[in-house]
Amino acid sequence: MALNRRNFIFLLGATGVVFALEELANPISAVAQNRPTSQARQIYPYTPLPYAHNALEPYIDERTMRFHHGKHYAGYTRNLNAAVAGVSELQGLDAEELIRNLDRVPKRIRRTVRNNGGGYVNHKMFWEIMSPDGGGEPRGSIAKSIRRNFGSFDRMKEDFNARAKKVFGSGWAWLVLDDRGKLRITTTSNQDTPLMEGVYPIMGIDVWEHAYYLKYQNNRGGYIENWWNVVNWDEVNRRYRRARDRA
Ligand code: MN3
Repeated sequence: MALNRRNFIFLLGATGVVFALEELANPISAVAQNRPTSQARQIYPYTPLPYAHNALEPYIDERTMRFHHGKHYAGYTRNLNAAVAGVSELQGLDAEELIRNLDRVPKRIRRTVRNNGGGYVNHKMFWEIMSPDGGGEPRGSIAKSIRRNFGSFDRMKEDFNARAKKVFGSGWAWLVLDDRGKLRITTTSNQDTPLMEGVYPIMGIDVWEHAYYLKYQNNRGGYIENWWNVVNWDEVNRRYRRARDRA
């Protein structure tokens, strides 16, 4: 009997293995279909991209977005949900509260929650502060605040880009609002977030290689420069207002 693909899959019988095989054969289609994973319980939901995977072309390519959203973000979401499932002392905390209160997280899952909860909130923000209609000069109250704190948008951008380029290894660069109402530029390693330091991330760029390597290879600077073309200033303004209201 010829062992064609159909027989082979029938013989295997396990959907998990079939998924793995199909993925090997065609990684993009498997990601594109965004199959539900075996998430225990979706306390922290996996949110769809607010635009098409190719909507940020040419600055961020479709293939990167499919892997980044469909694999990396999905992984953080799955691991976070699995870690907190059934941990009663964490019930009712939203993801930001969870990550701001790591001392309340049981020690045995604290590292997992830090990495994957950080990854979860960071990426959720990242998708939202980008848009195919983004770019250009900032508007609204964030524009005024940037001028007040940095002198000009160009000065802020220069600073931000320099810090983002210098992140060693994997991490993020941020524009945050500190507890005295000042805008500052900071960086974090891995999936740590400024929320852990009690300051609010207004906007941030993912400089993990998975965010740019397929298109830009080692040219992180090129990716950072181009990223400004997709910054969603409306959402950045919303986050800025939220941060001010919290203070
Ligand atoms: Mn990422």
